[in-house]
Amino acid sequence: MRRPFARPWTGVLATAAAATVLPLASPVPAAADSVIVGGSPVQVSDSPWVVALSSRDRFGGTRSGQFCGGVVTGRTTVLTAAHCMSDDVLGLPMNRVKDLTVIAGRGDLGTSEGREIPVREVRINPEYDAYSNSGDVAALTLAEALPEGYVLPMAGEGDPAYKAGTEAAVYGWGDTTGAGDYARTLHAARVRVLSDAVCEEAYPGNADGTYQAETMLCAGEMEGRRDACQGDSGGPLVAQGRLIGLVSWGSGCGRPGSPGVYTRISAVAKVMRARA
Ligand code: 4AZ
Repeated sequence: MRRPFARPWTGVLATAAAATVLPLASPVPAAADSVIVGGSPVQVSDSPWVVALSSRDRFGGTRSGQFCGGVVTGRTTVLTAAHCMSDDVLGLPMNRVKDLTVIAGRGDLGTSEGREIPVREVRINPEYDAYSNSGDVAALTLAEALPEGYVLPMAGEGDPAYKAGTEAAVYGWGDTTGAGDYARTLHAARVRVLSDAVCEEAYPGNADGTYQAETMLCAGEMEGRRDACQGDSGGPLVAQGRLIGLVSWGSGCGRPGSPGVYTRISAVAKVMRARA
């Protein structure tokens, strides 16, 4: 399921990437991306750094306009997947989505709990490659600051949490079955960090995509089942209390031999921070 990445950045997005900063004229919309398969509901109060990206204009109001996940890495900074800001996901160039917001503290998208904060600026990783999906990260600047307690630390280069076999958890409101059953409440699934050798074997460079160890990691279970899915994109993969990845791509959801692929945070943190 590489649909979100099938098309290279065009027009406004390419310009935005070149400039590295794209001020949004006003709040914007939300789209649909990945979800959690084989997980279980969790309380957002236990994981306040998980946020929903929303645009009711683009995705309707039923699920608060949720279309992707994100993670709070600074009081006014949310990281998400760069592909969440693509025309393919939004259906419009992102600067034309006028009601883009981040929803924090709302586990149940059918309620109005928590806060909706307008996104003031979107910065796409200048090293993001839409074709390979390498460096799939964007930084959103919020119009209002969240409390310090919402911030999740990022893993750095050489962090032991990247060791194969490490237990991690992935969070989101995405598809819970792989058949378009988007969750109303926040879900999480336990997965294991897999070795680069296993990830390369799963995605050697066929129609499903190519695993690139420098900018990606993969996680799941050999027998499949627990995984991120459509609508979970941009959401956090957390291990040992640190952010190690963002939901990026994969072949289907929860399939044996096709683990989920994540943006390797340690590889992109520097460039995203440097431009903060
Ligand atoms: C998606 O389409 C997607 N199983 C996200 C994650 C995964 C597959 C697809 C990983 O957004």
